[in-house]
Amino acid sequence: MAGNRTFTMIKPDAVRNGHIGAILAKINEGGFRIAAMKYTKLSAEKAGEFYAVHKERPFYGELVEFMSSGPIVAAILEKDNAVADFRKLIGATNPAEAAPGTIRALYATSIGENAVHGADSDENAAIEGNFHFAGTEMF
Ligand code: FUP
Repeated sequence: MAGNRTFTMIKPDAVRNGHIGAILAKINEGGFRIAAMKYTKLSAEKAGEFYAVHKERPFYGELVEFMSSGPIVAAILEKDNAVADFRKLIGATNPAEAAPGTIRALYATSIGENAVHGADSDENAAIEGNFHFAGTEMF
């Protein structure tokens, strides 16, 4: 039976640092099925749209610049309790506070360049998945 879905991005820092394979291995080991995946790059406009919820925050400009600075891997992941379990797998936003063994503890460099994104609710997972993928690209 299909589980819940979450949405993730392997961010430009992790791609630049050669961590795509290691992060995908952690995702596999975590028991997630890949329902959709693409290697792509966000324009500044698209990154701004994706993070529009943070528009008023002081780090918004840097966040948009960083997220459009290089290619990313976008994916929809499936598993029971996907959103919460994936956030546990990636660890806290700030890698200095991320639990040992989590993806951010292992591969993030700073709070701004923190290796991966994980949706924070079922509703946002669906919105973010639909932002990146057409229905014909989800399996
Ligand atoms: P998370 O849900 O863990 O990705 O964290 P947030 O939604 O709070 O933040 C989204 C992104 O904004 C983070 F991944 C990185 C960036 N950010 C900063 O650059 N500085 C901050 O103080 C907080 C977030």
